[in-house]
Amino acid sequence: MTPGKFITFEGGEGSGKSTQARLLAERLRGLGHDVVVTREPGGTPFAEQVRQLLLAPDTAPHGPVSEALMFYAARADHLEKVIRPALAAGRWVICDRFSDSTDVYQSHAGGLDRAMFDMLEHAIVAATRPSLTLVIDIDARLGQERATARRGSASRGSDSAAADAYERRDIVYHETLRRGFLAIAEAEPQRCLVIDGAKPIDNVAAAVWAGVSERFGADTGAAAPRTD
Ligand code: T5A
Repeated sequence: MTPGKFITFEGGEGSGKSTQARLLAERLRGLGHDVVVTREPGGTPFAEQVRQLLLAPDTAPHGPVSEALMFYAARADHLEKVIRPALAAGRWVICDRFSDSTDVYQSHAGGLDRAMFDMLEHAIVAATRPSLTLVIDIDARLGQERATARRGSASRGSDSAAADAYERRDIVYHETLRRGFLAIAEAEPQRCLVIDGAKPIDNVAAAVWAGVSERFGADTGAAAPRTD
């Protein structure tokens, strides 16, 4: 057990993970907590380089094993340099996507052999599993509409404003992803909480906070609700 708290956000494209990760961090910081917000693929200089290659629409075709190995190469660096040191220092770590994304994208939807996924997960992630995973669930079409609208209205920082290699796939694929995340949540209810991401941003944030408060109780530092 590490003293820190490890929370991940998962879900399909445009479900609102990044928005909610940022809002949760702001709320925790407002209560005086030391919070690291990070993302996958990414979070370290090397992992961000791997991200560029993985998401570039013109990256040469490659199979699910090659792809999974790249995600885990990035993840190994991220765990070593950011996540484990932060947790050891007692910080809260909020990560926008983590291993469940590999499980869903490369294994469930991508055809990666289950034993290969389990082997990589055991070797690279080992005991550094999230204490809480918030699965932001929305209809696949709504997610794509949001992702498209966001591309049209703003740049994505260092990412290309064009649809990335994953966003360009069709709606059937995105529905498969959605089912994959829901299946993980169903199989691991003690770790995962499904949040309705179709609601307005503030409502989603309230549901996220309710889940975090319930899971971590007094550790959040928020006043306990009155019962009288
Ligand atoms: N991947 C990743 C793998 O295949 N395997 C892996 O192991 C890992 C780690 C990463 C890609 O890599 C794949 C999955 C991905 O395809 P990414 O850009 O990090 O790419 O992930 P995306 O899911 O594509 O990120 P997005 O930014 O598109 O989606 P988010 O973070 O879910 O959504 P967010 O918060 O950016 O919001 C999108 C837009 O919707 C609005 C926001 O303002 C924004 O404009 N919005 C809402 N609008 C209305 N109501 C709400 N409740 C809203 N919430 C947000």
